[in-house]
Amino acid sequence: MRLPLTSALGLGLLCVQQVAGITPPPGAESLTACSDVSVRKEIRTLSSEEWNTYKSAVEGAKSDRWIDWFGYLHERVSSKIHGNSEFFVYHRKFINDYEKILRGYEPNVVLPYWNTMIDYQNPSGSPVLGDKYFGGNGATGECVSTGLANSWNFTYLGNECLQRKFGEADSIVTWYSPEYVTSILQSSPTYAELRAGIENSLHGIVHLSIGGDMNTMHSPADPIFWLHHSNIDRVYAQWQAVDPDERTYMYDGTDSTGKEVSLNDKLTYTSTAAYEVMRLGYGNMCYTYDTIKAADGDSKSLLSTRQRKCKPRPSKATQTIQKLPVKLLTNYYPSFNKKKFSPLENEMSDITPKQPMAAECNKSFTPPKPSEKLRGKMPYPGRLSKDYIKMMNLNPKEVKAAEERARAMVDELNAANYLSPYLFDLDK
Ligand SMILES: [Cu+2]
Repeated sequence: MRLPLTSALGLGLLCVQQVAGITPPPGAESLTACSDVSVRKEIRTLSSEEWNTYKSAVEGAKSDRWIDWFGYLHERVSSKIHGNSEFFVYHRKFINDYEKILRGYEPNVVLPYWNTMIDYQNPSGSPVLGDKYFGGNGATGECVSTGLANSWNFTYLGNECLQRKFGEADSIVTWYSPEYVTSILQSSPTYAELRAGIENSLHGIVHLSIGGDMNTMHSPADPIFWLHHSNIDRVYAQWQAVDPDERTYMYDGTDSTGKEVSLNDKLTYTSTAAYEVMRLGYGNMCYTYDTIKAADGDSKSLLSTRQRKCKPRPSKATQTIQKLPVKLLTNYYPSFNKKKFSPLENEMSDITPKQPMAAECNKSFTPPKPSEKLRGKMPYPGRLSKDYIKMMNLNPKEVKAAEERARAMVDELNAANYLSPYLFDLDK
């Protein structure tokens, strides 16, 4: 039930839950609102000070072998938390735990995310895989020798170096586009459908194609893991925020044993129930994302003026998509088709690999034009390998369904002569 705003204001804080229209399931009523909610941002929008803070925290955690520990833990639970409904909720807690450990080194640190979608055309060319941030492909012996993870070694892994192995000629296959994730956000009415649409596509291809340690069960050893999963968690959080009433505590599908999941299920090897991690801004989940303006029931934006200025905005291409043939819209963009344009269901942001947000976000940008030559030539995303599907306990039929849907979407966009704003002439 929604209370009229005036009565909610009159009753003050007590009404926060009713205002948001969320009825917490048994147990969740006792979760209290966080007094301090941090805002996770896209890595390229961090100020240099924020990036240095993050880097210093990660280096501290690395030298105390916390990173080894998280890699080890992930390997132990891997078969239970992938390929089923535990995927989103487990990883939400996992990256939140990591952020807490980082705060032991830098009390103000906030985990950023990497919007991997905007880099889909040419992931290895992303600045995120450059010297300034996480470094690129492994060199001799596949050891990473640039960026934040330069020369990392793991005692847990028998003193081996951190490895990455891109494909041929240092390049990485095409990833999943903002167009794809927008489509999944708009056409997944259940938790299980969203999970299948994201884990079997966007999630898997980034792990597999960066290769090396990212393509193992101890992938948290690579610092990219955390930003990739922060992005996955953001997609889940945005999907929840579209309809907080219905979706905050929506939990369906099955667990690793094939049993229907329930909100009271404990996350694997923890004493935390699934419902405890589902509502951002409550309990131990004291964060939100820059793309979700405010937490439940909070009418004022949580973003500072600077953050508001730096916030990614909808790309002009969104308007192009809205004008595409009705059949395409009905199949892939049902919300646009119903004239619903919530930014929460729109991943078509105005940041592109050619225009990462400036560190200080105080300049006005003229977005570079995508290559006209690539109109109607959107590439297919890469496929997951049989080995990866097996290692991660994924359902091959589900993977195939996600991949075929993504390809059919690309075919239809190309048939409509659509130009993706994230495609550039790579020779220039
Ligand atoms: Cu995982």
